[in-house]
Amino acid sequence: MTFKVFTPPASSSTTPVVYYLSGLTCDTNNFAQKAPQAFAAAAKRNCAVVIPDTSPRGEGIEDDEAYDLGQGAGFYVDATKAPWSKNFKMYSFVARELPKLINEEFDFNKKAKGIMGHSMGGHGALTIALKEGKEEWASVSAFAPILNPTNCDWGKKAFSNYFENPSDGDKHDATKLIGMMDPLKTMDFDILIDQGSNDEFLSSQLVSEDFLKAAKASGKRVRYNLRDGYDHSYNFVSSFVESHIEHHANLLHPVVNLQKMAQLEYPPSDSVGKPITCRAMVARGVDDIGVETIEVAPPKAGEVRVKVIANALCHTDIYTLSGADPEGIFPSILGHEAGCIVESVGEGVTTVKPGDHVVPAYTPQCNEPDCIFCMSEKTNLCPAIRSTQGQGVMPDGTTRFKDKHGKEIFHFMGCSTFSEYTVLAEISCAKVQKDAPLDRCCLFGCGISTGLGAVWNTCKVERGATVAVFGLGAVGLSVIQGAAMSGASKIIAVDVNQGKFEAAKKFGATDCVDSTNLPEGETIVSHIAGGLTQWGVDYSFDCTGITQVMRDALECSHRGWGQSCVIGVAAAGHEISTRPFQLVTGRKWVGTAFGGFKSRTDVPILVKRYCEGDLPIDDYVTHEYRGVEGTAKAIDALHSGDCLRAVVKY
Ligand code: NAD
Ligand code: AHE
Ligand code: ZN
Repeated sequence: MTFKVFTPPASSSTTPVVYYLSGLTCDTNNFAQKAPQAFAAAAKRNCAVVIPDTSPRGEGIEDDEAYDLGQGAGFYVDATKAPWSKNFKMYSFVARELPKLINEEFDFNKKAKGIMGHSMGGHGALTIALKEGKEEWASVSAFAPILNPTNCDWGKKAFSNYFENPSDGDKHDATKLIGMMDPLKTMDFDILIDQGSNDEFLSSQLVSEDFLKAAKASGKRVRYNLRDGYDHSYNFVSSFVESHIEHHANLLHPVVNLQKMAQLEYPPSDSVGKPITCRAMVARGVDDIGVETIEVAPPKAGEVRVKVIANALCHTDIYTLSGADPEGIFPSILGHEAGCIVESVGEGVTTVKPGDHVVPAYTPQCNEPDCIFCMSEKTNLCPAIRSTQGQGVMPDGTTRFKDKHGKEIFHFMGCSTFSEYTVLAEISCAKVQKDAPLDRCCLFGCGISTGLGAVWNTCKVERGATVAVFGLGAVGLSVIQGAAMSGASKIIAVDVNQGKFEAAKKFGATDCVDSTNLPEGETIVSHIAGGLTQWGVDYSFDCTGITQVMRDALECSHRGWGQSCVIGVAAAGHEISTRPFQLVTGRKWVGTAFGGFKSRTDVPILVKRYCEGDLPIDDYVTHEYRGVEGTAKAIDALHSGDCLRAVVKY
């Protein structure tokens, strides 16, 4: 095999690499000679370009008289049928052997690579990227690609010659591959495709409509340009190749930046061992909150002082500020959904160090062998520091916050993240990977983990189950997302605010019900149990904190086996009730704290899944603000009814 490499003038070990796959009848020269604009563009954006040949060539290599089979037209597959099976292994060559060789021989970035191609090479680029995933190929684009080869003459001829088993062609068909992708579970590629309106092969060989339909159905983003008047020639490629290089550079350089961030060492703080003066949003009393300058003491033994980078607002913060929480103490610093960087650690701390990225966990995990809760698979409720946490103090009974008069300010939920700096117990620190954005990691500190975990851990919703979700804030929507990912067949979303229904559908709700606007004579219970389902839903979830809603949720669950999960936090003095007959007839009432996730073990896994594109959560962030004072705006946003999560970056 031969290949050509373009090395940009500014090349270094961070330079990303774009692979270009040629089409039928081409070799390594065509692109290099006929689309040289690619190299000027690649030089400008500091990208290397690798151009492999379309097939193995030379003495002893099989060939065919036809232009569309054999040397020059290998298709990017591994042939399994003789005589081609001996040498034609283009898939493995491009997907694995060549990148390995390039990594060994050239000092480019070893991870940031993209792939593009023309015609048969466009087919190769798309199928290799879709099969290998975004982790391997972070960017993909194609000129006039053969999109549905099992459905066109070139593809049918090639696949019937190259494959022993004809159905293997399906595994190399971009339309079939993208159609099989799960909208919620698989990587979200940003695919760029250009085709020419005068391309003589457009309708016979390239077949784009089905691909675009399949991509839409599986929620994958395709930027598709039908270029007026262009045909299948290299003139078409050279006319648009600069925009393709731009597309790759725009996606590959952020990958490089993330790698750099991951390697960054946090500079040693000169405040180690000393108090830090910073700003915090202090709750002085019911609905009385304002920015103050405070002093944060150094961490004591077993404690960690962190710089808060981003904080998302949860309903529970507002609930405590409203005075409804029996454990609410003032003055205090609220906030418990955050992404932080460790500034310094107290004596004996071994599991995190300065510079580590952590998500504070209001449900800690001490992991001590004698903690029967941590050692049990059945719960995440480690009680090690629960009682001091509820009293607004650190485990030694004192606080680390002082106001400008030297008066103490209480902690909240062991987190207090409405502050530029805070102190956490070591056992409340979930360490997450450094290349994960902290303004997204924060969401895993409470609401979203809780909703997902309620479905996956507490109720273990199974494929095909029916589900009802009451309350469509971030918690309710993450229940819907988790249920959809578990394959629930029916997901009924209930709210009093119809404005939430669009998001609910996007996350996977199949039915939306406004409980204030039911058909004449119906209650929400009769509407769900007897109307939308015959006997009620297999699982229901309260995500409102309203005790009447909790009762409705239980009573609309299935006779004989329905389970209803309380997630919402009810105000002081409120109690739940139902007729015992509801339980006698087989319904179960359960509840969840932090979705049953063991915080220090599971939060890093959720963050990793997010980074790998397996758990999309960006859509929860509907509002973003800057600075501690932004917390007041975030509170207003959450009250407004059109906010899921407002993230404040300090
Ligand atoms: P949110 O305020 O964003 O959402 C609540 C939703 O409930 C809103 O869309 C609202 O319109 C809707 N609602 C209000 N009254 C309703 C009714 N009668 N019927 C149906 N829907 C109604 O809140 P969130 O941040 O999503 O939190 C939801 C609840 O979960 C809160 O009570 C919060 O304190 C609690 N929570 C519990 C845990 C836990 O570990 N158990 C974790 C996080 C949050
Ligand atoms: N302080 C309240 C109870 C609050 C409550 O139930 N909190 C939830 C988390 S809400 C997160 O937004 C929880 O997990 N509780 C378990 C725990 O140990 O606090 C009251 O009623 O006293
Ligand atoms: Zn919360």
